[in-house]
Amino acid sequence: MKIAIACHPTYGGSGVVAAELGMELARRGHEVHYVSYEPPFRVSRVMENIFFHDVEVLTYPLFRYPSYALPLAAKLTEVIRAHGVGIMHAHYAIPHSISAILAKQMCRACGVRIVTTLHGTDITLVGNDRSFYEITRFGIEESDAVTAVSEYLARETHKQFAVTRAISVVPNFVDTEIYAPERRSEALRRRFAAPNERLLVHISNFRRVKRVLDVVEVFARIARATPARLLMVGAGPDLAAAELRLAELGLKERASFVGPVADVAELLACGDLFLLPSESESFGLAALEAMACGVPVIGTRAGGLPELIQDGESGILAEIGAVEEMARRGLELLEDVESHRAMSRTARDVARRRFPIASVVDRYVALYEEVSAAGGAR
Ligand code: GMT
Repeated sequence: MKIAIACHPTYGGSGVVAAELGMELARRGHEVHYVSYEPPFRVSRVMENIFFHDVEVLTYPLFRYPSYALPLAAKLTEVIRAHGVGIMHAHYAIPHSISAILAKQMCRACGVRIVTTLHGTDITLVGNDRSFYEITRFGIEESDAVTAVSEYLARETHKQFAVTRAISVVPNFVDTEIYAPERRSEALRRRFAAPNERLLVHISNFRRVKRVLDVVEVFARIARATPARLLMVGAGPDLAAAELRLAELGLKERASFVGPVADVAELLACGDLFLLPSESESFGLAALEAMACGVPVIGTRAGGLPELIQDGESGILAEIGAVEEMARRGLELLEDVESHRAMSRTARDVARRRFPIASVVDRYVALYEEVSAAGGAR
């Protein structure tokens, strides 16, 4: 099959899913065309069957707000025509599904089909803002197939957008060969923590929804009781506030900020606990990657996280903002070697059994085949 993927290439879960999915499709012999303003950060550009098409945005004094959605639609149309693309896979409703709908209209005779994957904030934050509500709804209604990354997100989409169409749940996935406890390197770990110190890890794009200050508060409470260090991976609006709070608490020297790192498997595998105290999380891909590395996650009972983590078995769940409870239970786990080992094993087992890359990508391929058959796509 020939598949065009439109996604946000920046640091974030939807870009990771688009990148990992495209690379797995390419390994299986499908032709994958990324269409974006830069390659998704995890995509290896030298892989066979992977192509990248740059969307250029014209700035012109008359345009106070230059449009990205229109040149993206134009570029998708070019790619469909030049390469005989049969499927456009839009990751994140805005603006990708809308550009895909335009591209489909511009080359009606091509029979190209649209699969839109909803990732989370495209529904829960951006899509339900008044300025984007109707266009998001249109993108959902007009796609040939729509998937959501969790039951929670599918439910929210039906509820918030009053759409009746079918939304298939295709969860996030992980390559458990790459995300594995064996990736732990003592040499790398020593850069962030001494052997007697516990290493707490957080990865995100440091947006408000991630509650990065709760990460700091949980860490501070644990670090008061036991020697501990914090490893912060990623960058974003709340990074400076996190650094400031650590400095106020006298803990700045105990935290490392390494910025956005594409290959996080080794960093995750060095951790003793992964913190994801988000206010909303449609799935929590970073948590899944930590679990695959055998690192227990402390998360919130928010969004799709309870579909991933069973409290007390494969991780710890607390209410949003319950930093005392998160710290107390995190500390108990760190101090009980047997429980920590058991939770680490269960977490890895859940990742391998329920979210393996091969079977989740099979589901996307089956969906592509289904919509192609329904529309006679190439
Ligand atoms: O985590 C983020 O904020 C990035 C965001 C994105 O769209 O890039 O991630 C969303 O999509 C991921 C992949 O499907 C999910 O695992 C994340 O849970 C989801 N983030 C939120 O819902 C906040």
